[in-house]
Amino acid sequence: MILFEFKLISLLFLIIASTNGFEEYKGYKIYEIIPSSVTQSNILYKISLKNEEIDMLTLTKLPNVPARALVPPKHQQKFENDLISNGITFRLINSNVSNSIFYNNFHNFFKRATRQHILEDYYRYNEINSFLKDLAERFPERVSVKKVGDSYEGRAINAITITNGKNSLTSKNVIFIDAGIHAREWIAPSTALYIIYQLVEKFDENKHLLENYDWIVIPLVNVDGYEYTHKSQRFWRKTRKPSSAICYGTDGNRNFDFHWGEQGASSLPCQETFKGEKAFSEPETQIVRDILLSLTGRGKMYLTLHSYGNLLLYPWGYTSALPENWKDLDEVCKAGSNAIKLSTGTNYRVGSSTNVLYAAAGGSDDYALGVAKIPIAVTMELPSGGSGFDPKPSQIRKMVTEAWIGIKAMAEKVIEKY
Ligand code: 0X9
Ligand code: ZN
Repeated sequence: MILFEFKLISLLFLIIASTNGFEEYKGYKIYEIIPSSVTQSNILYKISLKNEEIDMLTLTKLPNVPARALVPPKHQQKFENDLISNGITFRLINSNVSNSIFYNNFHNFFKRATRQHILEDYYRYNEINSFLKDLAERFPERVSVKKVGDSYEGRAINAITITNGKNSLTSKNVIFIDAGIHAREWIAPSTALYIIYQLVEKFDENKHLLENYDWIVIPLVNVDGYEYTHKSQRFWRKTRKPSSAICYGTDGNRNFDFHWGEQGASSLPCQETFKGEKAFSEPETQIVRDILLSLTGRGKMYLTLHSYGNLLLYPWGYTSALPENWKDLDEVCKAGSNAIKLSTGTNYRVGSSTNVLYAAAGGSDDYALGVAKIPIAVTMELPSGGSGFDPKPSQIRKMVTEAWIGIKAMAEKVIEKY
């Protein structure tokens, strides 16, 4: 009886712990805004910049593509007035963000008890590490896992190298993939794990991708931020190093040293797009930098996984001008979007990130092309679900498997070209 009570209390404790974090968003609302022209998107962008409490969950320059904003209670009236006075259409898509977070956490907690698979669940940091370790143990000739550094809070950041087990590791070309630079974009690490699964467990189907190429994957870069989104604030984006006396975090994708701090990067430590106190101020971005630089010459493709927006973006992100090799970049991305369209009908738009989204300097993709000279550098914005960053676990399979079809097609194109 005592044992039963103890188990019941432990279960209740676990349930309560699993629903943590929803109070942070009490009274918050998510708006969907539909700018009808590039001018209206620019106005919306300016409204969000003027008010650092407004978190633009997604925003493109393309007219009629819905943007979303997470707005705290104090700022809702003013935000609505600003939109109305500029003639911008909007609707409320979530009027009780804390309730949905509570519900999602609760739901996920019970799901996890019965199902646990990369296609059915979002893995936590420890589970991701166990997944990698298990592969390295089972496939020692083709897989190696290495700690490539520590996060600010001291968590190990791991990279997995996948080969076909033949020839030396340093003579082949490389495809380098990372995910989770932005903490809240949970579908990105899930996609990285599925890529790893395909290359390792489904080796026979994919061995042509490993003939002349090795693949290196960091499935989770911003490990601290990711754990924080699971435990405290679901919409956390940045790293977790204090950035001022009152605010935490730097936007990893504004922290790379290529046109650092130019357009679309904030100097204010409390903003979501804070560029950092200097370029590469974050251990997490230093780790990605070091791998990119080590691959100069051998690295032919760098793919960084983000969400959301169904986009395949290429440099530049700091200017609307296009890189010299933009035709190659465009060709590779179009191979990806065509393959996805053909397999599931899902549309992925292709273009340079400044021209499709907005100028945002200091991104890892620009650094890969501009400094590490990796010719094909792509940001993949995976699809949205729920309020944007929280596709239901039941949606993971479709998003991730179709993403793999696109990634495989892009890799095949790169292998054919280089
Ligand atoms: O703004 C970003 O960092 C990326 N979008 S997200 O919604 N995932 O935050 C896009 C980055 C595109 N690349 C560069 N601007 N360099
Ligand atoms: Zn992102």
